[in-house]
Amino acid sequence: MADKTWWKNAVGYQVYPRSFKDTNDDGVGDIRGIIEKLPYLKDLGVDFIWVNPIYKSPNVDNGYDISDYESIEPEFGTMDDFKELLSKAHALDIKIILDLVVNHTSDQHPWFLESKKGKDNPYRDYYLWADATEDKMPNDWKSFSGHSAWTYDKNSGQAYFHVFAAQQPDLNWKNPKVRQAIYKMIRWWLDLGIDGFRMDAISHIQKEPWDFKIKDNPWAPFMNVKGIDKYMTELRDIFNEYSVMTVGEASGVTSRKAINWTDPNRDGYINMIFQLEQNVQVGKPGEQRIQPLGFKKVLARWQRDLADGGWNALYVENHDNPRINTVLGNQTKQSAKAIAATYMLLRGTPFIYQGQELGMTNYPFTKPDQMDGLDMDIFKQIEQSGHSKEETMKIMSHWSRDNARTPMQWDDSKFAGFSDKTPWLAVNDNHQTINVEAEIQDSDSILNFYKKLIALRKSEKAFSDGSFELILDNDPSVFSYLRKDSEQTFLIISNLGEKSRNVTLPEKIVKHNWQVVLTNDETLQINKNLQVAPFAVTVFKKIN
Ligand code: TEU
Ligand code: CA
Repeated sequence: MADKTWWKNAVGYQVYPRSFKDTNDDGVGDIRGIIEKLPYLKDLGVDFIWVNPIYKSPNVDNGYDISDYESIEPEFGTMDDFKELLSKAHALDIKIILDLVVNHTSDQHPWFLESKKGKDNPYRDYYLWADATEDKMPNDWKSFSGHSAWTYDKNSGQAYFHVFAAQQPDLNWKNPKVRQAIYKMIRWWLDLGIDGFRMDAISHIQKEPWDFKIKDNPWAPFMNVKGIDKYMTELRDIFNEYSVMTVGEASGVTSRKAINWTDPNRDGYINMIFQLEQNVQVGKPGEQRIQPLGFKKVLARWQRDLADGGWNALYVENHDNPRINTVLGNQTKQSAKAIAATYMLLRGTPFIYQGQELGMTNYPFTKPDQMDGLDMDIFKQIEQSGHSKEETMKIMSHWSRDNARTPMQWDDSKFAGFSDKTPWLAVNDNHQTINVEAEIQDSDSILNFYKKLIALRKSEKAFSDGSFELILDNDPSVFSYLRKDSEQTFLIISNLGEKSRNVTLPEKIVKHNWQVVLTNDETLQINKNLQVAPFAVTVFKKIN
């Protein structure tokens, strides 16, 4: 029997296929590119890869608008390519998890094309339709883009509902036929041998009745709404038949509620959650930095609230957020390393987003048309909220999700070794110094630090399931904590700020002897009073 909780001591790596590696020089990354780079990922030390959507898609939202769940988007390759990826990864002991996008489909999915044909079509109630007129939608709910969550269909005098773009109509989960079709698709992939799913926008699948009155949060009517437990339980029962991991993108599931979602002893639905609070509440557009104290408080609260049986997914970057070494760090080696050791040694399963291990930074966007379609929508919203064109550009350039989507930097050649042709999104000029080839050579590189960190994380049980205790709770930038199991105790001291900090350590720490196991600042030693340099991090092990 395979170990069902293999993910507890695993380190994951997120591949955004479009920007990872292009093997046929069309400027778009592909599945063969992931196959080619498996040895790189093995050498880094990762145990599983989460691959962003590779399914057939009109690509309005870079693959999050799926028109066929069981075939591969030709830009990315073929089903044979995928099977080869799966078997070659498995041969290297690397697992593969895929994105599961079932809150919505593409408006080009055959179900929706049928559904749109008219009220009598057998697929009509695969989606959410309600009576409307051109100027009066069924209610005034807004989608995440800020526009109406409804799109009118003249033909039938009804509108359909979507929490994302109009080209991403929401599925009707109340319809058992929809659920059966989705469950069949899920089994199809699991039977093919994949190792789990990252469940996209999963907390939105249940909606309030259309006459629900919104108070403050415009998205409350589709954030972890009552009744979702029925669907999540059905999903859980399928996953439980396999040895797979599940990580839900579940905004609206608070840290308090997350234990019921993730603790098997509380009949949890999934293994872990990507909370989004660390991004949205700690750095607002217009503020140019993520505040270290806010960041620390969110992460520490999730650590505490899930301590008693729940589990966290740990991350600092993904394909929807800017580069952490720009918005929290100061674009140096030092800050990239400090951030890495700080989040990766928390309790949970750490994920690394492609390029993060190199310290890749935001792209210096200067014109709106350098950014991708859906992001432009947000651009308009920021402008409409009263900012000048220049300010809007500054905010967007800083927070745009395209910052994370520029091509992976493999070497210092023209297109960074990603492709020989002009890539779909520009390569950052700093690939001349920030790239895999250069960082392999440099023993002090961010990449080599990540390798040591991953090895350390996996070598000690205390890091996976040990307890978490925050110390120096209120220091504005020092993030310091203990990880402890029956055998070992580790202490992490990290300064996520740009100013040096003077801190006083509690007696219960000072009275012991500590040995440095990983650091980016050789001068740091345990003393009652100590000075922690900007972006210094040290991991200590208690020796007596
Ligand atoms: O993102 C979804 C997402 O961030 C929302 O579900 C979130 O809950 C909301 O903005 C509230 O803060 C995922 C993908 O990661 C993204 O790339 C897709 O564009 C999106 O879903 C639609 O599928
Ligand atoms: Ca390609």
